[in-house]
Amino acid sequence: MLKKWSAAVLGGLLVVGALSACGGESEDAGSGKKDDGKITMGFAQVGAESGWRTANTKSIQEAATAAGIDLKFSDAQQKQENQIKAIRSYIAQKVDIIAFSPVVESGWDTVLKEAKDAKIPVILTDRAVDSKDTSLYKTFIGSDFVLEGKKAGEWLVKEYQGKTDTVNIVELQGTTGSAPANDRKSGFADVIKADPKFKVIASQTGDFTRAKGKEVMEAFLKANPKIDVLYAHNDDMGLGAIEAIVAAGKKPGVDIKIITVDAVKDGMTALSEGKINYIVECSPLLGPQLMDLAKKVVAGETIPQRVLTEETTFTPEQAKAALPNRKY
Ligand code: GYE
Repeated sequence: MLKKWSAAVLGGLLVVGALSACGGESEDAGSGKKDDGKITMGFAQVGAESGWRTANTKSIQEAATAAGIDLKFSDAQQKQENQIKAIRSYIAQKVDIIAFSPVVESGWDTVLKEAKDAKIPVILTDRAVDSKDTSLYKTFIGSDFVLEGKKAGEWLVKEYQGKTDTVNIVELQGTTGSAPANDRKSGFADVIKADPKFKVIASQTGDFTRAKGKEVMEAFLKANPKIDVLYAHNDDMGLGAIEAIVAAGKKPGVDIKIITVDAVKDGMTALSEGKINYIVECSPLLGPQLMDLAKKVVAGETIPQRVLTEETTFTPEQAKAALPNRKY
């Protein structure tokens, strides 16, 4: 009976927004959201491409449980179209808040506008978007990737201080079009351009994965007889590249100096063994801060537009000291 009735007047019901009349258990008449007191968050993750990402996912899932937030989680396998689909499904499910780490910077305006029109607030975590309209999201929580690139460059400048020979650098970029790839590249370039002895002789994407890092480094080694330095935008690509360097009969950290970003356990281990020379930290532990901000947004409180993550850098000695307490 009820079904027949609701089908007949469905259009009208939607217009007056009284979906709760046939929705069963306690729903808020205005929004159609469940009124069980729990915040529901839809989180559209990038993928599982690196150790960093695995630690980031764990942090978000654990923090949601600890904060009593009902988390709907999706993995986009590094594809923007999958993230857009996930966000649209969260809008359709009328979640209280959407958070996501945009795989690339561009192309988000339409879907973010859809969320805004549905009155669902959005928090960006880890990676930024290049949307001009900043009212499309409440805040962006994550690292300063330009600064990370600069820190990598500054180490290099210090390491080669007083030397005049050309320093041939190869660069493994992160995912093409992603904020960390764009910014880590530009921050690094900005610092090393001050001294013409630094030459980036090859720069290509390794998509933030170990397998691609290895593959691209193999090609770099074949094409370039003299490589002095590898700058990899994350530990995983650096670790893949180390395999290629060893296979080519060279000593990583000695014949080719290596700088990476992230400081996950595997990277820190290689650093402590001297296979990597320097790591710029990028913290994946964004979960607790994200849940805290989500609660504030849902409660209608104002929050800062930008929340920065605190980070450091590591030498081999510092890695040795930090490793026993490293959580990821
Ligand atoms: O550095 C890399 C991961 O967006 C900061 O994504 C993140 C990056 C991180 O795949 O390992």
